[in-house]
Amino acid sequence: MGILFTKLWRLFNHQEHKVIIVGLDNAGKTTILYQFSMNEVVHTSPTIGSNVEEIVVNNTHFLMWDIGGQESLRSSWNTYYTNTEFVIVVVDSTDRERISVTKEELYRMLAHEVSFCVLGHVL
Ligand SMILES: Nc1nc2c(ncn2[C@@H]2O[C@H](COP(=O)(O)OP(=O)(O)OP(=O)(O)O)[C@@H](O)[C@H]2O)c(=O)[nH]1
Ligand SMILES: [Mg+2]
Repeated sequence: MGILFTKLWRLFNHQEHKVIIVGLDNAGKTTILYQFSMNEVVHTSPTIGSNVEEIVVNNTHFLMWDIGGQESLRSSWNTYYTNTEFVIVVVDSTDRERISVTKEELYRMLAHEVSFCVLGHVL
């Protein structure tokens, strides 16, 4: 058990972890990124490409990539998967009409070996 904890400690203490934040357009990804990094709500505009911020939590460095969610940009999400350890999927739970679209995108992402966290985001 001690060895396991030591390994986990090393893993989380000395490396930078790549995290990507995905979800449909207008889901609130960029808002969440800047809430994490600046601890404040900022005015956003639709993301074309991506935004990236480094966040440090208890000496653990996370490189957070917020990727544009417009339909034309979704096919490029998989180009961000290289070296990604965690995926945060942001869902606007009030956007009922597009829940099925989110589901399809989620299934596409599940084909990749990464850890997932799904955030329901209520506007
Ligand atoms: N009321 C409310 N509005 C929010 C919340 N989170 C985000 N918004 C608004 O929703 C809109 C879209 O937020 P973004 O964070 O830009 O959405 P996004 O997922 O980054 O969108 P794309 O960059 O197009 O993929 C903005 O006008 C935000 O101000 C929330 O918790 N409550
Ligand atoms: Mg955005």
